[in-house]
Amino acid sequence: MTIVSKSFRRGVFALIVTLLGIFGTQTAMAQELGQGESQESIAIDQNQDNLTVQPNEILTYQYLGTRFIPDNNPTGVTTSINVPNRLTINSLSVAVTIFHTYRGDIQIDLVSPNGITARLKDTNPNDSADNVIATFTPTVFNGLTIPAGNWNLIVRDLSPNDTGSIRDWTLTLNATGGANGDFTLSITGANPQSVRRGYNYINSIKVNRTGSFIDPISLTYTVDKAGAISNVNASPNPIPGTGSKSDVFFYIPVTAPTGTARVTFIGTDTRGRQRTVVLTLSILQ
Ligand SMILES: [Ca+2]
Repeated sequence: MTIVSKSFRRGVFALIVTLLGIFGTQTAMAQELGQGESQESIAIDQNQDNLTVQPNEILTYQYLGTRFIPDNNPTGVTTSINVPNRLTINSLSVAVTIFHTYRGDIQIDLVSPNGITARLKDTNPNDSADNVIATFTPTVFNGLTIPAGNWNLIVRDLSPNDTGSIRDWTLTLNATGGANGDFTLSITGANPQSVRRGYNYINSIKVNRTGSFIDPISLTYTVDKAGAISNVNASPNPIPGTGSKSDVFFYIPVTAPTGTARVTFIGTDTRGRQRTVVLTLSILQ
């Protein structure tokens, strides 16, 4: 499956309909809803812009716990925050709370899981004020894809006498997630599924995630036989990063051609990667 441009899809794949998640609680699978049941109540959204990149996520992690900073010691103290996903960083910030009686002694580095270091603060013998309570916004990570793992904050006190401790720090990432995982789609209801004209049906699309993949997945579909299926809705859509499936509702028009029709469901993640699964319908009179 290749990614086609929006205009190409609009012009050629007229049967692609954005699936809207307007049904909240339906869980039955491959179930007949009854003849003539409120097909006009099922909204269809012809907006086909679902394949655009989702907004970036803001992810916040915090280290809590008092750790003494060894005085006049270049090793310093290292505290860690584990980020369980490989992420592409758009920007990040680090807020620190360090209690100290002469903050000019303090040097702070942030080290990413793949060893990239940003110096957040350097020593300053002329800065005799107390404490480092500040937010830093290093730019060295911006645009980089960083593997899952520990982000380390190294705090050093590089002059004698005055001492202090780190109390907490917060790492806030503006990032696009899930780059180290992948996904496939499967049908969890009947497949092939026998259907009759003039009825509403349900099936479900399951997302099978690998690695630490957490992207939301938007669903669309195509069908290989014109007029075979209509009023398609998926709930939820997009499938959120924490979700595993979407219930798909559809109607078989009274004018649908009998015989076999193949409905290809297309899942697209926030980076445009697409995976498909085919539901085969056997349309009866
Ligand atoms: Ca000191």
